[in-house]
Amino acid sequence: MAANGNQCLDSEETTFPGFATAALHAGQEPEQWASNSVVPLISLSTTYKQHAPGQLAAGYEYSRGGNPTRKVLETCIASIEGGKYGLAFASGLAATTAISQMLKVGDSIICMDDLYGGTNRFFNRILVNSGIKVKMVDACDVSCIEAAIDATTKMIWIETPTNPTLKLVDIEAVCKVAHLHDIFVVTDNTFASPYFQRPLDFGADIVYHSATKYVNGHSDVVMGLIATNREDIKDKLHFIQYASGGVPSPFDCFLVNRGIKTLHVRMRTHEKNAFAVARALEANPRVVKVTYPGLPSHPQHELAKKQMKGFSGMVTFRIKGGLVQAQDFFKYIKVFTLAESLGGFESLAELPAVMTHASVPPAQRIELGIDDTLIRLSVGIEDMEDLVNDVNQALKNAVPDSLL
Ligand code: P1T
Repeated sequence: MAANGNQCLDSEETTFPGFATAALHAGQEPEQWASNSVVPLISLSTTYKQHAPGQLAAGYEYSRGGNPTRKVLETCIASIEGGKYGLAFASGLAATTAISQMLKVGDSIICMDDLYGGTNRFFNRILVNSGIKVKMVDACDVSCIEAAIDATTKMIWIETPTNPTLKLVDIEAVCKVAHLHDIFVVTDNTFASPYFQRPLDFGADIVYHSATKYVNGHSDVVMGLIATNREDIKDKLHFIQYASGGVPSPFDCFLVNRGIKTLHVRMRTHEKNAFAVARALEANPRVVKVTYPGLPSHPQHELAKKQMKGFSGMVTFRIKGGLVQAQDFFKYIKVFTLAESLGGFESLAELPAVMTHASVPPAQRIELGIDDTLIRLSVGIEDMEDLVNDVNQALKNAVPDSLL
């Protein structure tokens, strides 16, 4: 078994070369600070003294347009995603908004039908009001994307693994089709993290993170991060970042940059624990179905092995019974906490149908399989045995023998 608990891949293939070194050092050269500080400084100044009007001393003018602490983080995320350029935004959705501002009236987008509920809400209730058409398709089947493309299509937005049903999208296949039509592809990499998946390597034009999740990893910052290799896209997004203003604070940049230092260590433990919880759930008679990309029972397990270096810490399952049993499960958990969000060091559990995906229209939710029995776990880095015991005891208390 490989060091990260992954039995399916051999150890040389379970990490990107130089990942940890980049996470610790990219963009953090001490010489950039007058004090040679090893830890990046939090630069709070909103403005910078100029040599003469319009003559900038170190490239900085006004902090919305650029800030030294933000620059460190933007350089680091680009490096660990295998990209040339990075950009930071005040939240994941602020980054979604900025990317969408590259489009204009009359354009259309194609997006995965299974998306984080807030992304779905943004596309269908805000973006559409700017005269941009949104088509939602099952992006797991590339032919559905191909069929939806027309002359107005400018952007394809995929999430893989998806939130919450953990479906996978073949990034390389989607990019091949998109690029034939000069369409750019955004891949939401939030669930995998850059440690386990690098969409730019498969041709994605933009890799996107709700950095609120694994990238920061400590559940204390809301932020969005983007990386790209395309200079034209970087230029447009940098202009939007400055002109629209959805930027994060220097303190939040400092915290996320600090969080990245342990990303590789955290992700290995998330994955090890998620494997253990997923296997325990599969063996539990009170569970109807478990979904985890690392399990051979995942319908796209082969694709997971092809494009991911590991399978991350998100697990979903269907509890036997109905809403009552699901609600009771949340009453009995002790180590897992009932809360939205994911990717922090702590284990969280939630009911997507009434929480993170409540804004998805009910008919669409049912079609996607987001019903009252679907429970989402963000498996944290506590002791593995405590997590396994916690889900088992909560299931025993929530689902009576009469339902077995
Ligand atoms: O919350 P924010 O940082 O704005 O990120 C939005 C977002 C984008 N993409 C994915 C895949 C996400 O999961 C999220 C946020 N998701 C939750 C809050 C959640 O509990 O699923």
